[in-house]
Amino acid sequence: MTTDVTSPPRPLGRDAPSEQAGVATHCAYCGLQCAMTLTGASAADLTVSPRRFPTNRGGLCQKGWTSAELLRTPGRLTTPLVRRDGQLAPASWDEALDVVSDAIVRTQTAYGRDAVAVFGGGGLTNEKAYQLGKFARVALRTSQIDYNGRWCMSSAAAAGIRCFGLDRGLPFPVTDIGSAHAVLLLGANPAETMPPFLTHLVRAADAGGLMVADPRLTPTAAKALDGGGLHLQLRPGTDAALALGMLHLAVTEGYADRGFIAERTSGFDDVWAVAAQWLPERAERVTGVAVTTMRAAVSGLARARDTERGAYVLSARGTEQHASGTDTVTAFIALALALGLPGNPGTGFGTITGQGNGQGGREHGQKADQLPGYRKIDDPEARAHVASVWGVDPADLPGPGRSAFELLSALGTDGGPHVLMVHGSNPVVSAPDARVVTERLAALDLLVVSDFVLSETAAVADVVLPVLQWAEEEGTLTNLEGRVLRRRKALDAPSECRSELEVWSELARRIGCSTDFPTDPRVVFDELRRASAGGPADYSAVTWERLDAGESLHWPCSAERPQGTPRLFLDAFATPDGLARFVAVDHAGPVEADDTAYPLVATTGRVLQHYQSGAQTRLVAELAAAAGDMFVHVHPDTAEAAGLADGDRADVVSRRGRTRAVVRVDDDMRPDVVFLPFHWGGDARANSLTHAALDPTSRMPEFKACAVRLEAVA
Ligand SMILES: Nc1nc2c(c(=O)[nH]1)N[C@H]1C(S)=C(S)[C@@H](COP(=O)(O)OP(=O)(O)OC[C@H]3O[C@@H](n4cnc5c(=O)[nH]c(N)nc54)[C@H](O)[C@@H]3O)O[C@H]1N2
Ligand SMILES: Nc1nc2c(c(=O)[nH]1)N[C@H]1C(S)=C(S)[C@@H](COP(=O)(O)OP(=O)(O)OC[C@H]3O[C@@H](n4cnc5c(=O)[nH]c(N)nc54)[C@H](O)[C@@H]3O)O[C@H]1N2
Ligand code: SF4
Ligand SMILES: [Mo]
Repeated sequence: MTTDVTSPPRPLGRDAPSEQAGVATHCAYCGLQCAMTLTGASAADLTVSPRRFPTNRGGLCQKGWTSAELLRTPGRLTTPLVRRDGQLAPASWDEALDVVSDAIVRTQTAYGRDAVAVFGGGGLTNEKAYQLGKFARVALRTSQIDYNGRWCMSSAAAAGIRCFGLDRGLPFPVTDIGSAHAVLLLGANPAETMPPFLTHLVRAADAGGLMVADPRLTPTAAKALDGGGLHLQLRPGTDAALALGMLHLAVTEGYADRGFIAERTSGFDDVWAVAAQWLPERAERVTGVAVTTMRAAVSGLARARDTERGAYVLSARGTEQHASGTDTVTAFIALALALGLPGNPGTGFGTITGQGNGQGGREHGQKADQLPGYRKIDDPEARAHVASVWGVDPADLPGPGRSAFELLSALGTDGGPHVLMVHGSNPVVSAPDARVVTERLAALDLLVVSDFVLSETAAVADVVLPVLQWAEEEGTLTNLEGRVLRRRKALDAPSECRSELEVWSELARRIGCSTDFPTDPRVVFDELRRASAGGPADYSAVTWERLDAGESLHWPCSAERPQGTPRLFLDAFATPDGLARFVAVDHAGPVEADDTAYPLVATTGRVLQHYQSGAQTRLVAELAAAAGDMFVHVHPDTAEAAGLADGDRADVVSRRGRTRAVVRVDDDMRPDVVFLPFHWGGDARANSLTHAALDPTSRMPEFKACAVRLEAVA
């Protein structure tokens, strides 16, 4: 048994640990945070069974089913490693932490506080994400902290804040989507990236109302077509043109909700000034999506809205991971607003958060410009509040630092950081223009990686700290719907592994910081509650006791809203005037033009079996076998033109590097596009090709479009 996505709905909403023997927890991987029960006393005999929960309705994907393999992989790090004579060699914790603390003190004395940097991850629990931000600002007193969520949710977040005044990926429970008859998915492939999510799309698919905008005919798009829905097979990076063309049609064909626009939004006229120029024929020329298809998509959404059958627009990384990602999401929000979808029951706009704690991880201070509770680090009131919780002088808190790629590309330069601590990311594989990032990592005086497996980034570190994973520790995560969940401990870690909370506490002490860094996650969470109180992401009334009793708590959850907020914006948007904002944006398109030397657009993404940089899932034999090797999807004519056939090995070459892959000829590809997954390193690293043109607002790199050619490999 592998993928179970068709379990019938059961009574939902409880997350209490009691109903079965074993430990009730949530999956090790993505933001859907499917519920599971772990049974067994040791890693060797631990088994996974799915558990009833609204997001997964009793289903798990193949990664979830096999997640216990991570706990018993021979690839597990079981002792600290320190580089000596060029080799990573086992060391004691004392030795390893001494190397790190000595380097921190030495480097900050020589170059200043910002010479030590921190890179976090959206897989860290809330407690760790919070504590990492505090460790950076209070112990290291560095401004140089950012995290991999910058490459994930930043454009969606920036657009949400811009238009709604708040960023919670789904401002409604995922189950609301389940009753909708029309769902427009933008650059999202949940059939592979969140298989149990499909249970929430069954009704729309059956009604012929599932619509998927993706350059590829993905399993998700195929599902839409099977039910009589739509596949909008656009050229990569043309989503904003699609949004503006659809907005044009919504208005000219009379689908705009004039009452909603007048009462609940501002700025429509400015947006219309741009959208009026986007005649649908022009949008068709740019995107490759037929006017009839755009018209059918707009009328499908409007019809479902008018008959109260539910209509949602949901975006994911295909639309967002561009140097114009924020504007693109902004344009689709404008479409959704024109149709009157956000802020009403049964309809809405949302973005699908990717990482396990991709939502909570972007709220509590890992971001360069942020303090806990989704506060801004340059806001004097926010600084005063958080400094009082931390027991420090607000003037001692650093200001904003560099964003992820800007941070990594400054490493080892004059004025850039010389020591980097990585917690929960594998940038050697997953960073844009990864060759440059790898060179910068090599230029550091000290690279410290905390992980439980020897990722490609850990392999080039000077110090590797073996930390706890997933089922070995307690904590909370916040899933894609802003619901806070309990992650529970099911077994003891190998004896030499330590919690990151202990690592930060010990390092703070060693570098002479007088602030206490608690190591009990429950104590850390209580502090997080206080630090978040009054901020946009307010967790102050969430307690572990309430979560353990099975209450479902979506933030904001405070004294004013003790039951939490499953649905945001029903009364007002989170802007100062309560109105959602139409923001005028135009189509920009991919930064890198194709030409005769690089005539194809490469886009990148995911396969079902592998998670992210693959550091974890490549160690799970069943997943590695099922996923096969690095491949490139190519249209048959395009393959032929390059002298390639199905199964051949090819080099995909961009202006920055090359990636070796097996050719998979696919009739359903656009001839001008190739697709590569990014789950492998070395020669098979997709990010040797990508480039780091950054979105001006979110600082998101352009993972989803670069110019390439194919070369046959002898
Ligand atoms: N199996 C698996 N599941 C995962 C993950 C994983 O690594 N593996 N990671 C998790 C995380 S962190 C994330 S962020 C989510 C990501 O979840 P998704 O966003 O669903 O995943 P991607 O494959 O990155 O991109 C989705 C689709 O965008 C399409 N696309 C590419 N370029 C464009 C474009 O220019 N426009 C449009 N409209 N579409 C385009 C791709 O063809 C792809 O099918 O998945 C989560 N779940
Ligand atoms: N070309 C291309 N590149 C992409 C993307 C794309 O679509 N295309 N997507 C981007 C996106 S959306 C994302 S989210 C990133 C993700 O890419 P990465 O940031 O590399 O994420 P992971 O592979 O999940 O890396 C997590 C590492 O942290 C470890 N880890 C997991 N949990 C913990 C923990 O609690 N503590 C510590 N210390 N370590 C832990 C894992 O073992 C693994 O080695 O990739 C981005 N890169
Ligand atoms: S969909 Fe995500 S949370 Fe659910 S089992 Fe798969 S990886 Fe885990
Ligand atoms: Mo992500």
